[in-house]
Amino acid sequence: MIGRKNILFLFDVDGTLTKPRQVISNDLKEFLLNKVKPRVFIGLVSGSDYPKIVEQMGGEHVTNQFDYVFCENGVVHYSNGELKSSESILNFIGEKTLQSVINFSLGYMSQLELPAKRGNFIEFRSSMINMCPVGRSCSQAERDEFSKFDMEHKIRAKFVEALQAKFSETKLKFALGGQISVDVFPEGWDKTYCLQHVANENFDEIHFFGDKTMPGGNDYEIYNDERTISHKVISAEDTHNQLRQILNINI
Ligand code: M1P
Repeated sequence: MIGRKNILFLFDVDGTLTKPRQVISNDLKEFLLNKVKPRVFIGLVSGSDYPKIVEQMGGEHVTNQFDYVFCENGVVHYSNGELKSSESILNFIGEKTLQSVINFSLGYMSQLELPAKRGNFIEFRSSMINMCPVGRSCSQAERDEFSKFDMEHKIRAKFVEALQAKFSETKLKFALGGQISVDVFPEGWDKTYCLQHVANENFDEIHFFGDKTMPGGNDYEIYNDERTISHKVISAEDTHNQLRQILNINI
């Protein structure tokens, strides 16, 4: 791939390359690999963990297809098909704080009346805890229903406020995840975390594409970071169109 510009394009996944928790379209994937990758370096940065990224991007070869795959905001980091580094939230905050966050959240979520509640309300990942009032084992229809309800009743925003108030003394950050959840992680372990892994590559430009760019959204920090040139998108189709324009590709 000689002749690629010394530029990195970093993509959020949910809402940017795929619909939330859905698989990328063949069209967009082929475009990224056959049209974008020959021109610039490409990477993914998602709040999701490795299994979800693999599922949504069509298989484990994603770590070879993309130059960089930053799972859990880059706290779990793959490049050239290899796992390069990972950190643990448990080591960072310790068992005591971890349990008080989990206990408080279970208590808070137990008081909520929602259109539906299913299972897997708390998912423990290497670098973050994902809190999900409807439960991650909900169906797609229940996910959509919760998302609509949340837009109207601000369930997650209020949950984030309660967590912030309760744990203001800790070094934890609380952010709206994708569509149905809240991500909890140490301060600084937002998506800007991944930028340290490419600092030595001296890219001339790092472009970031994301949809949750508003305050409280999980793209906010990297979108506003001075190291990135940022592009707000509203869907995978929008990302595809913006890429065609930026790279001057007429198909
Ligand atoms: O967009 C990334 C988010 O994807 C999922 O969010 P949700 O299930 O709420 O749509 C989660 O994996 C979340 O942690 C992640 O930030």
